[in-house]
Amino acid sequence: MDTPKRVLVSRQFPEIGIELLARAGFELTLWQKDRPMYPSELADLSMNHHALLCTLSDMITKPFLQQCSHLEIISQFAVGYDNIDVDEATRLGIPIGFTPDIMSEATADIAFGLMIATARKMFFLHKTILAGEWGYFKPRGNLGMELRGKTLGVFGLGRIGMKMAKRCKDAYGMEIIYHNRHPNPRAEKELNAAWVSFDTLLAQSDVLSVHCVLSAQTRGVFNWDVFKQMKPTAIFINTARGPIHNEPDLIEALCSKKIWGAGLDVTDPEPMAKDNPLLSMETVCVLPHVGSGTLEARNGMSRLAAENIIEFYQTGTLPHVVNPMALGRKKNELP
Ligand code: 8YV
Repeated sequence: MDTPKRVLVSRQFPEIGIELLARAGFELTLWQKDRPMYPSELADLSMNHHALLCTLSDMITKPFLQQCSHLEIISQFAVGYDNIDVDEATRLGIPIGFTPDIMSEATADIAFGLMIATARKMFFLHKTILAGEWGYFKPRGNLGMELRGKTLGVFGLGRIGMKMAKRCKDAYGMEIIYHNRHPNPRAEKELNAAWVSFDTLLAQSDVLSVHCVLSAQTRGVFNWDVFKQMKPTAIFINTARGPIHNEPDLIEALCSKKIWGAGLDVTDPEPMAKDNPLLSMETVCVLPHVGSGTLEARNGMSRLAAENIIEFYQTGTLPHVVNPMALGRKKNELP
């Protein structure tokens, strides 16, 4: 690079990506605080940078993009990008990079773990020990359910849904059904998965696991009308995005025993309030959005996010791009 490009790095991402960028000659501004930047801080700092490396907690809205239309690339440290107004970025010619697949194993582990933890009331039982309530052995007390031979329903069978389905099939011989906009031939061949209508998914799933993106079509899909069509013994798992379920409706569905339990890695809002009724239910397990939280996944995400920026400046394209239509479009210069 003749004059080094300036990259604003919005959080303390794993070193590996930062080192790659530094070695490739970029000039980096690293946000050092634990908290995300406020929108005004993000906009002010972005004004004199060519590229932004950011994540879900940074709101890349239409006003932000219009104010920072000089940005040459935005590289997102996440597979999801519902914090970004992609249409506006494309209109302004700003390519968006993302980090797909590298965290699929880690996130499927969390979905699978939450399924077992919920089926056996693990988080609740742990709390009874902390509360000094271990007490006597109760032959009829705290009974969970077994998963062998049950049916897993996947809503959004893509990269992560496939890995969750494979775990369930290998471990418990579970039948796999799924509902997608388009059929997934690989899942049908490798996992004997069957595409079903949404109503059938609700009626037949013993465990229903959500793995779709958050979009206008999926926001609030799992609401009261949907929960009441599920089996009263069903477990609902969401490791995708909190707003895909309606949280008051989920609470109501659990309280009125329309469904049996829920395992959530994502909530709405995040963070969840500590007095949320879900946290004191026996058959609910909640984690603080840690799907990608392994050393391997986060290092991989950091590397991919950095490579998206490096390759963009070297070749004009990105290995993982959300909006290829934005590539090569004329756009505004750094002010
Ligand atoms: C989060 C994720 O970024 O990649 C995604 O879309 O949701 C996760 O990787 C991470 O868990 C921090 O919230």
